[in-house]
Amino acid sequence: MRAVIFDLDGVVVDTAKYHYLAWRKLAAELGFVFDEANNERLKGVSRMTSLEIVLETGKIQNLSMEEKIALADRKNGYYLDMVSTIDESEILPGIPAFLERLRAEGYKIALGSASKSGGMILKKLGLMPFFDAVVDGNLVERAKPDPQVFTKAAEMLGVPCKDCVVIEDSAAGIAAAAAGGMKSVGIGSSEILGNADIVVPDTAELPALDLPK
Ligand code: B16
Ligand code: MG
Repeated sequence: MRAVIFDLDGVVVDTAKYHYLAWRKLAAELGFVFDEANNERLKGVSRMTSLEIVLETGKIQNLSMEEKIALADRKNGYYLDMVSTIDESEILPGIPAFLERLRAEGYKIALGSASKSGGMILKKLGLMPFFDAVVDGNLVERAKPDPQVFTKAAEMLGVPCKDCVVIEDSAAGIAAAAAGGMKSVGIGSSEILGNADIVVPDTAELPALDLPK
């Protein structure tokens, strides 16, 4: 392996909880409860796809595209308010040590996040100097499970896809890595991430992990 591509939300930082709280607030305003069980389906998928899932759970139908865009913008406003004060104290366990190790071992490092706020959050966390390429939701047209976010990162790094390993917390992201011909490490439960080459329960295991070959 010559490159490691990191998902952001749920891998580098727990912004998944802020996405959830923002969707929950929007759902409450629309008159229904968006619960944590359904939240798993939002991980790694784009803002508009997330909205479709949230509206489906609330049985809200027949909205125009204009209305949907307004709702997605409203949720994003809540999310941006919540992450406006985010800092390095919210980086997930083991991530700084893992980044140091990868750098010392000569790996190229990239971000491959579906979030349009991915680059901005990486800056706020002070991690930008570790990353040789940053691909977020502003640079891709097709969302995970399409592999575009990862293949674009590999291209920017100049590393063949087969030599890249993706670190991901979502089923959509693990599927995207496989579709791009890359290896993957799943962070979370093997019931959800069973298609990854390796699954570990949390990021604290990454610094000592043997990466898939
Ligand atoms: P935004 P990741 C994803 O980020 C999140 O997991 C997902 O829940 C969110 O809907 C998506 O980013 C889009 O985010 O609304 O900020 O553009 O896990 O791919 O880093
Ligand atoms: Mg994620």
